[in-house]
Amino acid sequence: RPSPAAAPDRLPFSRITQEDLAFFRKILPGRAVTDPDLLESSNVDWLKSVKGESEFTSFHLKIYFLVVIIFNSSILTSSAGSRGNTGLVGGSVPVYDEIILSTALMNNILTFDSISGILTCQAGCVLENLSLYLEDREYIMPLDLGAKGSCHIGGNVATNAGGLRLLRYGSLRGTVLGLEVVLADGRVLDCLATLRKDNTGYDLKQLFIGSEGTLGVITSVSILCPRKPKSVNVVFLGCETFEQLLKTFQLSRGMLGEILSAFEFLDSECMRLLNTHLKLRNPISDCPFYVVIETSGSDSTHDGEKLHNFLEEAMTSSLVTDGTVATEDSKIKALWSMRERVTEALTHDGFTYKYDISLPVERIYQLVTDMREHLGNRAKSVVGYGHVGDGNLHLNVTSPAKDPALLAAIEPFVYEWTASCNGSISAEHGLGLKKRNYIYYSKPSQAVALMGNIKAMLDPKGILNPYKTLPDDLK
Ligand code: FAD
Ligand code: 2HG
Ligand code: ZN
Repeated sequence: RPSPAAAPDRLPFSRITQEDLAFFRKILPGRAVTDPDLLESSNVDWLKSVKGESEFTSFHLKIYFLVVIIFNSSILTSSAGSRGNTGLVGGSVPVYDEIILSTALMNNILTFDSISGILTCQAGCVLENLSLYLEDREYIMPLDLGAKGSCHIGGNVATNAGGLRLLRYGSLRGTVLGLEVVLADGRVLDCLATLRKDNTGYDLKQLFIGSEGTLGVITSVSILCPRKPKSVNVVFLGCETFEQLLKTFQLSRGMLGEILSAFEFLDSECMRLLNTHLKLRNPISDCPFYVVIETSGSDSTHDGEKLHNFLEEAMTSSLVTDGTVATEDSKIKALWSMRERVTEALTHDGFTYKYDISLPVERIYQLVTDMREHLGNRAKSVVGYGHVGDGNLHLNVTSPAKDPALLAAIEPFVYEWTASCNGSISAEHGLGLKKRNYIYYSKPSQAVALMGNIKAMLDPKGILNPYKTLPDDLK
């Protein structure tokens, strides 16, 4: 097996020449971008941790077809400019000189059925814009995440993003009803169904959900959207121990039942970073653990009563030590930002090593504790936060600068720990460039080999997002 840290060698793809560029510019004026400043933002990932050398971004699928058919160059679907490119595993930036295909101009909403709640739109729609469009029509998107102002729905589907609402509305594997995908040979696969049920043969769209641009370019998406809840409450609570936090989770499931829409957590180290780097003030007294609980329902009196009873029980049984409730929009947003902005706070703390781990929920914080002990004073900060309701921990370790010795202390320790609990080394961010060679910690060799067969069938020349998702030993 290859060394996980080794940089992949450049594969023998053609290189784009000045003549090629002149040709593209002639047939599609303004859609072939070679401006180094624009390319700079597409060559570097959101975390500023990996950098490619692409000299060419295209805003037009026609260029994609030409590249595929004529040039046998390699293609990466991502975005130029300020939107998209929020992926956290180095999957959305080139490794060498891959051509970057941007979907940013494919940003039209195609249809919305206000009876079924089914939306169809192009892949370059920004998630927040879709949410605003739906809210005006009394609907919401089934997913929400901190990067909503930048990420594209195509990127969300390509990474099978989880986010803050998965507990309530499930994963994109359930809510995405159809996709239109351009295949590696230029064929357009029209599986843009708008049906909730369709068992005619294999469900091909599932192959592209979470495939990180390695099997096809998603151009349109149809997605089932829930009704906008009439009553939303958010509470921010403090717990003394993680055990109490888990008991609070259990209690919330029992007492809030169908109105529970999110159960998220952050530890006191996250709170310290929010205070220090973003000047966000803790809305309650200092505690080792904080919880964000959201309820979404259709009757504010009913929801309020349920929430009141739950909070009373949580307080009297000493599961939570302090808390605050929000019902109005601005306070709801302020409480949510304590959870949503941890990722941003971390970027100000130093170079960040990110781990996105699925575990049996009762084990998730043990990994943070063990990692702290294992690293001693070698790390600047070791923080834990994430989606308790989904058994998904975000373990982040920072250091003043990139630190190969620290990385060697974290990996493979973190992956071995995860595998020993039958966890997943990537719960929701994907494998991209950074995690692909660790796939064997979560998948058996037969499964990885089958993935290789699927890749070879759909992309025999390996031109789609090369060096990503699949491990080097499959190439
Ligand atoms: P990009 O970063 O541009 O691309 C991501 C991958 O998808 C790349 O491999 C790219 O090649 C591929 N891709 C993009 N578009 C297409 C397309 N049209 N067809 C085929 N392939 C394509 N993730 C979560 O799961 N849950 C979270 O809660 C969450 N929160 C985040 C918060 C912040 C602040 C940030 C920065 C990131 C967060 N992420 C989260 C990670 C990230 O996966 C998501 O932000 C998002 O899904 C990526 O969308 P994007 O448009 O930016 O995709
Ligand atoms: C979140 O849940 C995102 O906030 C980002 O998935 C997690 O930055 C991270 O590690
Ligand atoms: Zn997350």
